[in-house]
Amino acid sequence: MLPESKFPLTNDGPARQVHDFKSGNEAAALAARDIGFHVMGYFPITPSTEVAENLSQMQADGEHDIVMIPADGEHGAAGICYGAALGGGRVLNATSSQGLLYSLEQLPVQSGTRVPMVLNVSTRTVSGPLDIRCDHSDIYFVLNAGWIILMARDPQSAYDMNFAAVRIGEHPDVRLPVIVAYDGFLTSHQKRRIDRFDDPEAVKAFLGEREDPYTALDPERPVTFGPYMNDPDLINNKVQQHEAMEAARRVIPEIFAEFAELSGRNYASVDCYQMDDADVALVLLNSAAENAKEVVDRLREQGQKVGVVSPNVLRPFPTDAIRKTLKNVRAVVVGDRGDSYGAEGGNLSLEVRAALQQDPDNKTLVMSRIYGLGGKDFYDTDAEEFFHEALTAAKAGKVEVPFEYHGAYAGDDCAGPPPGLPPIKSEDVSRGMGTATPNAETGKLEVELKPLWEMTTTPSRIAPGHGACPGCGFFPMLRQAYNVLEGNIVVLFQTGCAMVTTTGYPKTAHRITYIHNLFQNGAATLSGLVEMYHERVRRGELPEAPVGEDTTFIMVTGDGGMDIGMGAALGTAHRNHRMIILEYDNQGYMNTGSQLSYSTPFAHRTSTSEVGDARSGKRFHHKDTPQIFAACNLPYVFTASEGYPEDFMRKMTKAQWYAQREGLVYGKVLSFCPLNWRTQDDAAQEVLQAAIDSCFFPLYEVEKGSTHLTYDPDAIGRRRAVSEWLGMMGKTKHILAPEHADQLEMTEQEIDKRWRRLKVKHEHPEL
Ligand SMILES: Cc1ncc(C[n+]2csc(CCOP(=O)(O)OP(=O)(O)O)c2C)c(N)n1
Ligand code: SF4
Ligand SMILES: [Mg+2]
Repeated sequence: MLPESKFPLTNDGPARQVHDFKSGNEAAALAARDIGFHVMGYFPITPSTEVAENLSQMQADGEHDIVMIPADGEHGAAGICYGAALGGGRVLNATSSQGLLYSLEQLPVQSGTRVPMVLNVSTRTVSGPLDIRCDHSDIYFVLNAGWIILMARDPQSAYDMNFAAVRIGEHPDVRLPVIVAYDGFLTSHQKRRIDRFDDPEAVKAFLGEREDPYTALDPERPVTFGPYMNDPDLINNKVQQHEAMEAARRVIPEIFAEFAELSGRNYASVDCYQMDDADVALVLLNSAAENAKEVVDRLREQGQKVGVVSPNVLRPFPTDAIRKTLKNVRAVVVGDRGDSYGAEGGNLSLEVRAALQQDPDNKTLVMSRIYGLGGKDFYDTDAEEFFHEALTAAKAGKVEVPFEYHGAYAGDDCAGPPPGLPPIKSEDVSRGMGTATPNAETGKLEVELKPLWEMTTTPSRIAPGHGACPGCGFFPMLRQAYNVLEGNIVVLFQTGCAMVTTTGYPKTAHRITYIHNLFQNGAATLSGLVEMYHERVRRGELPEAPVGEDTTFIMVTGDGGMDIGMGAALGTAHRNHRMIILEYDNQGYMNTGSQLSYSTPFAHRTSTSEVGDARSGKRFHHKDTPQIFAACNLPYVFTASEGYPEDFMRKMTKAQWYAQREGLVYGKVLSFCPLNWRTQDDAAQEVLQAAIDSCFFPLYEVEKGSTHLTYDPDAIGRRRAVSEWLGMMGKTKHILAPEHADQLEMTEQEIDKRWRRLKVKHEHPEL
C-alpha cells in the first residue's frame, strides 16, 4: 500500500496516468513536455536526436513552449544550457557518444559551479572507428564530471527518471546537474508500454518551482559566477562538490519515494532481482540486466540460486547498497559495456570491486567481462554463459579468468579486404581536362576546359556503386570535381552522408587515400597532414614534385560540418594551409535524418524545424558561409552547383592551382538531396536551376579578394521568383500557403538583400 498522498488523487490512486506505447527517446521527449522545461540547447546525434525531433513536432503542434535552441555543435549546446541554467529556469539537453565527449569540457564547469539541469544521454559507442550503436563507453567518460547519473533501463524509466532528475538536481543540498542515461537503440528506439501522467496539477505539485539561491538575472543581487580561484581555495570548492554528491546519496531515495507516491513506480538506487538468497549474481547496467532477469527465472527453476544486480544510480555510486547486496554472494560477474583500457576491468567492475573491498569480511569472487561493444547484442545465452562462469567460480572457490572480453573473435589473417578496383594512379587521371593560366594583366586565372564528352573517359577516383539514395547530388558533384583535378590527391571526408555512403568496413569506394575524422575537427586534421607532407618533402623523406604536380589535399564536408567544424575550419583558413575545403550543401544534417543546419534556409521544414499549426519551419536565415570564408582573405573562394558542371569544373581547376601554390581554397556546392528536400529523384536539374535563377544560390567566386558573378540571371533575363523554387520541394510548399505569406516575404527580402550586396561587390573592383 502506498502512503497517503499529498498530491491530488484520481481513481483512488496516485496521479492520473494513461497507457502509451513509446520508445525511450519518445518517453524522454514526453517527459520534457510534461515537465515544461524553459530552454533546450541541443545538437543532433544518433541515437538521441529523436528527443529534439519529437519536441520539435510537439512544439509545431502547440503542445509545449520550450525554447529550443539548435546549437552549432555539442560544445555550443552545453554552453547554451549552462548559460540558460544560470538564468534560473529549467534546462534540458540530449546527446550521445561524440556529442557527449564534445561537451565534456563544459560538464565540470557546470557541476563545479553547482548549476542544475537535465541531460538525457542515449548511450552509444565513442569513435573511432565510428559506430552508431550502443555501449557505455560514452557515459563512462563522464563518471568524473561531477554530474549525478541516473540509469534508465527501459522507456518507462527514461520517462520517470527525468522527473526525478529535476527534483534531485535542484534540491538545495545538492544543486548539481543530472544525466539520465538509457541504452542507445535498445531503449532509445524500442517501443514499450509506458504509463505517463495525464495530471498536470499533480506533476506541477511534485516538481514545485525551481529555487536558485542566485541567478544571473537578478539585478538586485549581482553575482560573480565562476571567479578565478586558485590554491588554497579550490580544494574547498571540491569538498563542497563532494558533499553535494554525498547529500545526493540521501536525497535520491527521498525523491524516488516521493516519485513512487506520485506514480506508483518505485525505484531503488540499486535494482536487485532475486538477490535475497542468491549464491551468484551478475552486475549489469540497463537493458542487459533486463535480459538477464529472464535467465534468472529459468535457472531458478533448475534450482540455481542466481540473481541480478543493476544500479539505477551510477553517480553517486551506490557503494553501500552494492556491498550489502553482494555480502553473501559467492561469485559475481560484472559486465561492462566499455573498457577502462589497462585497468583490467571496466568502470563498473572496478567500482564494484572497490565497494566490496571496504568490507574486510567480504569473500565474493569478482570477474570482469567486457561485453556488448558497438551494439553487439547481449542475448539470454550470453547471460547464461556469465552465470555459468560465476557458478563455476563459486564451486571451485577461485576465479580462473578475472578479466576477459566476451564475444570477441579471432580475425582471419588470410581474409583481408575483398578485392576491389585497383588504386588510381596519378598518371591515369592527369589528362589536362582543365588548365589554369595566370593572366598577367588581371592577376587572375584563366581556365581552359576540354569538352565534356572527353571528360567522361577519365577514370574516376571513386568506384561505381554506393549506398546513397537514388538521385543523390553528391556523387555527380564529386565526379565533376575529380574530372579536372590532376595528380595525387588525398581526401579527408568529415562525417556525413558522403562519408557513410562511401565507406563501410571492410569496403571502401575510394581509390585514392581517404581519411575520416569527425566533423568538428576535419580541417585541423588535414592541415596537420598538409604540413607534414611539405616538411617531409623539405627533409628529403618524400620525393619533391615540381610546383603544380605535388599532392593536393581536399577536405570534403557537408554544410553541417561547417557548423560544428567552423572553428577548426576558420583556424585552418586563417593559417592559410595549402588545401581545399569543399562543402556539399544539401541544406541540412541529412545523414542523421534531416535536421536543420545553419545553412538550411529560413522557414524550410526539417525534422527539427517541423511544420504545424503553432510553428512552422526554421526560424533564422541561412548561413552565408562563402562570405565568412571570403572575409578570411583567402586566395580563392567560390560557389557552384552540380547543375552547372562547366562552371564548377572551371572553379575546381582554379581551386587546385591556388591550393598547390598560394593557400586555402573554400568552395560551397549546392547539392541535391531528393530524400529530404522531398522531391522526385530526378528533379535535380530543375530544382537547382530554380535555386540559382531565383538568386537564392548565386554562382560566384572571390578571387584574390575580388568578387565576380559567374552567372547573373538578371543580366540574361532568367531571374525567377523565389516562390517558383520553393514550390518545387515538399519541404517548402507550406511557405506558399496564404497563412505563411510573411515567411515568403521575409525569404524574398533576405535573398534580394544578399543578391544586391553581391552585385555591388561584383561591380566594384576592390570588393
Ligand atoms: C560530435 C558529433 N555530433 C554529432 C554527430 C552526428 N552527426 C553525424 S553526421 C551529422 C550531420 C552531418 O551533416 P552534414 O555535414 O551537412 O552532412 P550530410 O549528412 O548532410 O551529408 C551529424 C549531426 C557526430 N557524428 N559527432
Ligand atoms: S539523404 Fe540526401 S544527401 Fe544523403 S544520401 Fe540521401 S540524397 Fe544523398
Ligand atoms: Mg548536409
